[in-house]
Amino acid sequence: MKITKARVIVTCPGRNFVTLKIETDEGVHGIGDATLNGREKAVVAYLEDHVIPLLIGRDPARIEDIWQYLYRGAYWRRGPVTMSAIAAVDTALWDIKGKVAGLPVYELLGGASRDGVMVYGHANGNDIAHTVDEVGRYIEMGYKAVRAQCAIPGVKGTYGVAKGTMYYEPADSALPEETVWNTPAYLNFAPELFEALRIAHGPDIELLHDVHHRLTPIEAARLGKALEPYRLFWMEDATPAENQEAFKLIRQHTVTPLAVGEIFNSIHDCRELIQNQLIDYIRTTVVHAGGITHLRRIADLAALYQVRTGSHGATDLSPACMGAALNFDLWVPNFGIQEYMRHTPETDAVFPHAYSFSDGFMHPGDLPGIGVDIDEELAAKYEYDPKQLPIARLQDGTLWNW
Ligand code: KDG
Ligand code: MG
Repeated sequence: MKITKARVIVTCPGRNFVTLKIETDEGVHGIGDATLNGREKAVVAYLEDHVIPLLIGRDPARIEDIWQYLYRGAYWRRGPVTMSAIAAVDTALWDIKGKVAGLPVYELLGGASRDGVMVYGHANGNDIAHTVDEVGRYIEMGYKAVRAQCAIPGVKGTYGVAKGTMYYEPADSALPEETVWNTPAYLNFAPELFEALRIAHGPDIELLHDVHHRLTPIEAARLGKALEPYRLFWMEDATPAENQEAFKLIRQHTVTPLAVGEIFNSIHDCRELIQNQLIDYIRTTVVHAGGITHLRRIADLAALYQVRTGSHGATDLSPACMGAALNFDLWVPNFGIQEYMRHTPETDAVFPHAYSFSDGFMHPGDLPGIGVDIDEELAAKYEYDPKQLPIARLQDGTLWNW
């Protein structure tokens, strides 16, 4: 079998998605997500100008060799653009391999390690009472785990608070929206929120929270300690993690479990965090960390240190990523949880998929491959709409981490 053609499809059914479709001389095709929120066109150009010409004529069965060829062969390694492009190729090749074998990808990886994949949803509100209600709504939908984010009184544009209720989308203007960040207000407020959530919803529901890189290590340590009575499933991205050692300080002070890694692209970005047991959950995902092939390497390293997976699954990761991630999650022995932010009905229609949600758990379905396809005719109706993620400034104007 040979790769005869590969194309990048850009569509915007409510938000932008970049998809790579690889076709073969035997009529089998595969797809992979290549979406990098706010920087979509960089990956499109990388794929079209530098990767697709290298794929034509290759045997799609040789996934590992093609991965190594694109990673080592480029000379320039790692980074979100390169690794998202490699991920798209990798995912499409696993999709093809599954279709050729007549098996879902989880069967190729070694078979199911569990019956379903526990997912967490996103509840958010304009104040504590609203957030308490929203978490309740997710519990009613069947979720066993819910991420809770709440507007901080007096702070404009708090991270994670949706403009609508179901489909939170932060990249919503052509130029970055400017938000304000106030660490002291947040540190005082966050424990109050989780106290109210535990009082209202009891001890059993798993609660998660995303700090979204806003704190310094010592502030993160303080927050982790203050949240201990409310037993979070995890505190995510408490401080930026370019300096992996920074997490030592947080770890010394709190037993609140820590999750990091949605912006990481390679095993090297998280090696120290994992080997020094500075985190509990690694959030790297298929699309931004080199595909199933590389994610498996990260998960295997993590398994040695009892670090579990908790892959990123916001709406900017397309259903093609979700399908691949769910196949991965069903297999991976050291699975922790999977983020699941629902896509809009328009997006679901563009990407017909076999995966399903029931009572807090998801299953990838049993279609051969990743179990997701793209309806190209429908995709063509939604033109690319340039959008960027917001930025954050402190109250004195200092640029901060969004
Ligand atoms: O594109 C950025 C989003 O995916 C990110 O802000 C969402 O932090 C996020 C999360 O945990 O889902
Ligand atoms: Mg996050």
